[in-house]
Amino acid sequence: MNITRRNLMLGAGGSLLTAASATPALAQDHSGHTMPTPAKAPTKASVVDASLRNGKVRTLNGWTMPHRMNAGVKEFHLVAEAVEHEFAPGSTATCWGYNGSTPGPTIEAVEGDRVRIFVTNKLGEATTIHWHGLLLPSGMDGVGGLTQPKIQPGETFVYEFELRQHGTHMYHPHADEMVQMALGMMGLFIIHPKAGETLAIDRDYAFILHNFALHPGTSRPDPAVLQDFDLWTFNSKVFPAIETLVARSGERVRIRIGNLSMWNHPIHLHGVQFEVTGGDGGRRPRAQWRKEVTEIVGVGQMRDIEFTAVPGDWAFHCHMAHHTMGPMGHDVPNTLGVDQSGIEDKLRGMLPGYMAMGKHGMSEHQNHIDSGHMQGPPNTLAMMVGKGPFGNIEMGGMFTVLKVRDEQPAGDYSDPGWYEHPDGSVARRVSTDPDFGNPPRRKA
Ligand SMILES: [Cu+2]
Repeated sequence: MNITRRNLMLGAGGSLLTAASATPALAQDHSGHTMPTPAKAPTKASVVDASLRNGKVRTLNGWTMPHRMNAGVKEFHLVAEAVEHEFAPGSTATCWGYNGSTPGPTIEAVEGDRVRIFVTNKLGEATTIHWHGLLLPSGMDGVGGLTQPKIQPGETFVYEFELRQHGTHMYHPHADEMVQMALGMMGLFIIHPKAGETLAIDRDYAFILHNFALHPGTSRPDPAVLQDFDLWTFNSKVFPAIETLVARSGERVRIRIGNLSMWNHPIHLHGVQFEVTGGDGGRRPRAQWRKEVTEIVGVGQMRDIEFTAVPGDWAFHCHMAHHTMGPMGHDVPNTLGVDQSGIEDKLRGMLPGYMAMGKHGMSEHQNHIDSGHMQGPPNTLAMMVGKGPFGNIEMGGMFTVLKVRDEQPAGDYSDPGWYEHPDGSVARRVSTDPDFGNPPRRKA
């Protein structure tokens, strides 16, 4: 490979990163390739518009990292740093992420590309990046202490390798992982097949499942929690702040799902039998596609699902019921069936504003929150929120809606509003008498 000064100039697509003016030094990589190692990594941060999406893939609530071409190599620059993040209106926290967001920007490239990724550490402790699922030289694998020295605060490292596969993959730190991942450090790494898709995709969505222990009233995720998380997120957002997925009837839709949380998540889509078409090994041969309505995405796994869109408003969520809800005390006593009359007045003497709830279920929580007479701690989301066309949706975590419309223009991701059901196609009330009808019932 011939390296000249001229072909190290910025390619046409290079706009985000500010080029270092220094003459690049030449170095040998592990495979014996001569590669340019800029004496200085691009350092000036460019601020991009928050609405930037810029990829083939639609990262829910996220964005794709612009790259620059440098002598045929795709260059990216990740910055590990603290970010002020909003999980949903009413809940913000100081998280850690990359380039101003959690998750960090999605890296998109094509099978066969050579990529060079600069990583600058603006945290107060050392970090690394592991390219999860990628086939690469051992020294590029990003495991702190094992395959490389850690990237100390203020330092920039460079990773460089060739993409020898396609599929949905991820990146995350492999240094003080328990803390760095618990605070939101992660991102998607999507490699498109060189030969194109065997079946064309009209809409290509992607997100990472995660969890945060943002205890009520606090503003920094607690890294010590292993299971009882407060916020269960798609791309670090909770319902109703998770973007709606939109499609036109008949379009082929893919949803790429990665899991960097501490639980497995049975991801469930209403309205269709989707096909599981890919995993960590990329898109599978068609004979291996299988129809499901729920697919478990295990910790550390990737799954791609595809389907042909049918009109309607379809719930899309994790099937672990607690994961679709917002923050809750996991140690609350069970008040189901408990007659609390008389108790409320007594407790109010000690705890002004105390409200007895839960005898008939938890549904009343949302009414109390919505009517404004029950206030939680500051910076804390309600457990169940969201208004649908027929009432409260009572969700708050890993839940969003797939909206499919006959008239949605191709490439238009704007929310079309609620579905207008054809006449006579909505479940309806036929009686208000609890003793209505004569249904067969089993006797004890
Ligand atoms: Cu779940």
